[in-house]
Amino acid sequence: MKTNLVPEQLRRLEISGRVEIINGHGGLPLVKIRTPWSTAEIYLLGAHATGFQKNGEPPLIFMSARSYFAPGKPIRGGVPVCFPWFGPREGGPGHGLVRILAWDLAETAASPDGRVTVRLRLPKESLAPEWPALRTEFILTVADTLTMELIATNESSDKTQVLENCLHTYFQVGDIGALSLAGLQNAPFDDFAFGANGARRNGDPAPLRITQETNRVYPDNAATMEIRDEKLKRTIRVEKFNSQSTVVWNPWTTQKMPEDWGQTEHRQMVCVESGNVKQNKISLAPGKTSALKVVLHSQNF
Ligand code: TA6
Repeated sequence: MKTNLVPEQLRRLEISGRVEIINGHGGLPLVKIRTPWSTAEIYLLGAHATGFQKNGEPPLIFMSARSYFAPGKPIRGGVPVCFPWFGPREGGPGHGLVRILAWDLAETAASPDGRVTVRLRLPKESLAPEWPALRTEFILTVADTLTMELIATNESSDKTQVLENCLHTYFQVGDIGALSLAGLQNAPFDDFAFGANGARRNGDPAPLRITQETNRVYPDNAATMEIRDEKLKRTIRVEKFNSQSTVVWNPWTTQKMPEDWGQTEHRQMVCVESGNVKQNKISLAPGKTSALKVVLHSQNF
C-alpha cells in the first residue's frame, strides 16, 4: 500500500491542468500551479510559496539548496510569511509562528482566462492564547504576475491585538553585483547589519547597490521597489499595499547563517520584504482586519 498518497480532502481541490497537489520535499503537501503565463508552487507548511516562474524567464523566487522541509522547521528561501511578529523573539521562532505551522488548503479556483487563486487558512486558535480569535488567511493569485495577500481578522470581542506582518520575499538574481534597487532613494532606514542595532541612517540619493552585508528596515515607506538585474536582463517590480515597512536584506559572507544556507548563495539572491514591522507594527482592534498585499511583476529588457 503506497503510504505517500495525497489525502482525499486535498485531492478534491485539484483542478485539471491548473492545480495539482503532490507530496513535495520531505513528503510535505505541495500545491503546484500552472497558468498560461507561468508556474508557481506553495507548501501548506507555513503557507510558504517556494516558486514562481514566468514562461521563458528564469525563476523569480530564490530557494536555498539546503532548505529544511520538515514540520516545525522554517523553509529557507521562497516567501516566508512573518506573523504575528517580525525578527527574533525571546523563546520563540524567528519571524513569528505561522511560518512553521501547517495551514489548511481552503479553496482553489481557476478563472476562464487561466488565472489561478489558492486560499490557505490557519487552523483556528493556532496562535492562542497570546493571539486569540485571529482568523488568518493567505491568498496566492498566479497569472503573469504573482499576488500574495496575508489577511488577519481580529474576531475577539474585546482584545486589541498588536501584530507585525511581513512577506519576506527572496528574489532570484543573476549576480548580486549586477543589481540596483530603485524606489528607496533618500529614504531613511534603520541599519541592522554588522551589529548596528538599528541605528537610524540617512538614505542614499542613488539606487541601492549591495556590496556588503545589508539589513535595512525602511520605516513609513509605501514605495514600490524596482530590482534591476543587469545579468538576467530583467526588472522585478515589487508593488505593495497596506505596507508601511520595507526591508532589504542580504547576509553577504559576514552574517552568521544557520546550516540551511549555502556559503555562496548570497550571490544569487536579495530579499525585498514588504510588511508592517517595528515602529510600523499594527494595533488591530476587535472586529478589524489587516490585509497586506504584494504584487510581483517582472519584465525583460
Ligand atoms: O529580514 C532580515 C532578517 O531579519 C535578517 O536579520 C535575517 O535573520 C533574515 O531576516 C532571515 O531570517 P530567518 O529567520 O529566515 O533566518
